[in-house]
Amino acid sequence: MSHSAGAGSAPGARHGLRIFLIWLPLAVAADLLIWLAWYPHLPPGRMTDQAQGQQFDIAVMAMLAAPVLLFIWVYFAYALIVWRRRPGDDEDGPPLHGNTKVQATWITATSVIVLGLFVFGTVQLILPAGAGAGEGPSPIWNPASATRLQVQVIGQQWAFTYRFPQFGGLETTQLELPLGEEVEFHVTSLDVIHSFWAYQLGVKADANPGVDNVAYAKPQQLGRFTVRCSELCGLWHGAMFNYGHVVTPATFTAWARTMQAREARIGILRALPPYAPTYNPTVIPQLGQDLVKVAGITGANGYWTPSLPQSGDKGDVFSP
Ligand SMILES: [Cu+2]
Repeated sequence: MSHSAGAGSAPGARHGLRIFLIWLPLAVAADLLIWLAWYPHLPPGRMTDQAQGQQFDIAVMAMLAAPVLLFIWVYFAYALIVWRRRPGDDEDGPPLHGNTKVQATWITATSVIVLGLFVFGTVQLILPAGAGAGEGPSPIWNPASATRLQVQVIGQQWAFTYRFPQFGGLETTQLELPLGEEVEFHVTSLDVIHSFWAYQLGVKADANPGVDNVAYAKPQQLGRFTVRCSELCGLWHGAMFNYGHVVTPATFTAWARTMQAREARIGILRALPPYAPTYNPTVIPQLGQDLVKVAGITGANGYWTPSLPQSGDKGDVFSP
């Protein structure tokens, strides 16, 4: 600081040192608090590798931002207290002509922070293959692979349905995922643009008609997660949510096999169009015909009807 106005205060270097010494313990304390107390509770939790990665990223950014904010607060407080006008002091402060040391420090520090964040952000996007976001139809970081569990997410006004091509293309309104298995989501839409936001999974991917949008996540905790539409898509957008579960691999396989057998038995699998990366509801010949007679059939046929109570086991098609 070139100005040393005020009651015989310390020379410039001393002010800088004092501000630094006040700031340093505060910054360390804030970062320790963030790392130890806040980080474990930050959204979106640790249900998948992607969610955990996002939680880590948020913690790192908070730990970078807190010292910057604290420096500004400390500087302001210091300036208000030390450099305030004393009673009876009507003198003008000395003119300022810049300060090479302050300017060089400022440019260096901000450059390091910004460029560091650029590198960090790029690495954190590439390593987890898109960090839970949709990578489009041909992801470059982690090419789509038939060996992973394939889950197709179909958005339409106003519900999500899910198809499992490795289980005969079965379609459900509920999303069950196995613990510890890499899941490859294929997100698409039948009408307007939606967005598949599985909050605790750390996955948010646009659901666009005619587009197969690939996203990844590997569940690492059992439990329930919420799925919401995150793209304003019409009147009932706000009601477009449901719940999914991460279950053990054995439970998942049993569930998927049971659903597949049931849908085969009551004719849903036959009635559905063949599994495809995208669907054009206007050219599916069965559209609006026999499909809607099957209770609760949804998604890829192009129409959604609520799961109506029916005789036999039709009514419980979508219960676990
Ligand atoms: Cu929507």
